[in-house]
Amino acid sequence: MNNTKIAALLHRVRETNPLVHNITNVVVTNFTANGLLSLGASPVMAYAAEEVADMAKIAGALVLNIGTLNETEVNAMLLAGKAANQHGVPVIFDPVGAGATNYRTDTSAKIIRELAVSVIRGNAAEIANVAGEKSEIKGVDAVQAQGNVVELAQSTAKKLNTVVVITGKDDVISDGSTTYIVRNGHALLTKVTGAGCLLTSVIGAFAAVEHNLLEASAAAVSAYGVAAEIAAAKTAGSGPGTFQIEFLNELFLLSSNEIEQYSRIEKLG
Ligand code: ATP
Ligand code: TZP
Ligand code: MG
Ligand code: MG
Repeated sequence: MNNTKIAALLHRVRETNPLVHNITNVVVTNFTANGLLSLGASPVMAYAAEEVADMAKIAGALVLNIGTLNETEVNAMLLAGKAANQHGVPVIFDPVGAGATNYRTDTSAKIIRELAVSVIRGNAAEIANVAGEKSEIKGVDAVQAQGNVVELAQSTAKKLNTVVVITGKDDVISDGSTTYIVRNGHALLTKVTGAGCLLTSVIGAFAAVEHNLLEASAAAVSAYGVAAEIAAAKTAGSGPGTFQIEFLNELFLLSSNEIEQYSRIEKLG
């Protein structure tokens, strides 16, 4: 994985326009759909038990996000996930707030137990809680990165047999044997609700066009971070509202040259 490959995968997303089926939370639905459209993917939100299996099996990726979970929605996620598994559609999971309540922790465990999840993305506390370690979390926001995030990503990936993406100031992407660190992004992303959730769906878009899900995830994280850096530079002196709009613009405008120049990805081994 290098900057040229990241640019090539972004190009492939835009050419392919993959359908990304999201079962996500009520906070971020519109932002997620607009972000995927700007990127060049085709979003759909479908939640009814009557249709989720049909939608998931024709999608390029299925994104499950427990941000505002309830039993009806969790059941729909399991139905959609089983259909995705049967049809070889990658399942990307965002365990929003895992560890904040027992319901979120237990539901995350259930999803991972009952489905073959391809990629899990969360902040360090969410991933630690998904891995069965207790880690402090305040609602849906990580309190602070605790312990060795690289080790946490590697051990969780091995334990759950999946790609793990831990985001924060630096992002760690691991399949348990190969690990990447991405040093892109901007602190203003933490002031936009859904910046993490949209990234999970953007990973879905890349996973829809690249079978190597470790590389798909790392490329998505880096491209996303570069778009944020450019948006922050263009809106310097302004606040999160202006940044949010410009960030959507940059997902649309982001060029191969900018990725070549600004992607900061390192392979750890
Ligand atoms: P949280 O709820 O803890 O904020 P999240 O699910 O919103 O988590 P983040 O960890 O904030 O997700 O990651 C979303 C995006 O923001 C990622 O691209 C990540 O690299 C970026 N990011 C987060 N914090 C920073 C930071 N301090 N500096 C630069 N980029 C950041
Ligand atoms: N409450 C439940 S879901 C949600 C909030 C605020 C959105 C979380 O979005 P992100 O991407 O984890 O910041
Ligand atoms: Mg956030
Ligand atoms: Mg989140």
